[in-house]
Amino acid sequence: MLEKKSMLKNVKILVAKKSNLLQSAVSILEEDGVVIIRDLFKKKIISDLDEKWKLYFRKPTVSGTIGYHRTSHPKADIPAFLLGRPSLEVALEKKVINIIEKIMKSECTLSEANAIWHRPTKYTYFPIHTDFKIGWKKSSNSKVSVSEKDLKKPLGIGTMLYMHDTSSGAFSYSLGSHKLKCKNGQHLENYPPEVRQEIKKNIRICKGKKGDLVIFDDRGFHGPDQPSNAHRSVLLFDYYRNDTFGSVVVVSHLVRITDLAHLNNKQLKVLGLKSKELVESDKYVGTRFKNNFFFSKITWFIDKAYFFTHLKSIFKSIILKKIVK
Ligand SMILES: O=C(O)CCC(=O)C(=O)O
Ligand SMILES: [Fe+2]
Repeated sequence: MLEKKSMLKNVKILVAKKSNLLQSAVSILEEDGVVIIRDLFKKKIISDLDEKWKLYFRKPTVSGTIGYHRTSHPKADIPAFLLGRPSLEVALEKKVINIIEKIMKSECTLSEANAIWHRPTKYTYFPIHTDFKIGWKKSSNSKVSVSEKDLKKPLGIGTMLYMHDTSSGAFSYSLGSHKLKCKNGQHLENYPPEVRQEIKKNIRICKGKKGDLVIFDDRGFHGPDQPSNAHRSVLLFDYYRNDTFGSVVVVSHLVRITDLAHLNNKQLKVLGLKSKELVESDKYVGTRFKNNFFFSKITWFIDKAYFFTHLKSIFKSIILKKIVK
């Protein structure tokens, strides 16, 4: 059961230069399921990310242009590492990997990495949930179906980097709810009313500053604070526990080869260098637009976009032939 004392608590914030950061973060994660780390990344990392962000989140990508993927009305994303080296520095920060592996008591693999933009909405489109349940499988490719015993360990840890001061729409977490170990599944409505009430009571909005990193246990109830009145830009990473899943990635990360030069062997391993892929790239959420009503129309136009230039070339060649004759 959830502990009553967590009712009055707030989300804990740790300053990165704290002497015993590793142990403090692990203890808080064990107790609350969530912690915010402040001042972990140099200002330059965040400002470089900002610059790339502006480039990628101006327009949707069309026929190879730089841009985002529209996946729903309120949401757009890109594979995080298209933002270049600073995004890898955030995902593979050694202190973060140490915290994750210490709490997991296992090596981990970065299973998902996305940069996501959320539009404010007056409705909830992503309700709070847990990421796992008994019998959970990411895809038919996964060898592992999560068991009650697997759920006793933190089998998935998420991290979220705030790209700006974030309040309305921020990541939210029900403190201590990871201790329920997803007993009744991923959805709140499947829990008995008194447990449901307790989970709701313990929800805290993780308000944070630009550059803050939220670390959370995927077994606890979490989701974006919605409805919200502010847009939100975040990098979202998920790490899986190797001793539970083996070394697996949801989809293989799209990286720019020149950005890998500074990574050590451990970081390359966490990035999934020798991992198995669970979902085919074409079935991943970022490719969802192919199912949209406008997809075939838009692709038709793109395909014909150079048609008039082509016609001009034909006419030119006919005229040229006539002149030469
Ligand atoms: O966007 C958020 O705040 C939560 C993300 C999340 O829950 C997930 O991707 O599983
Ligand atoms: Fe989630």
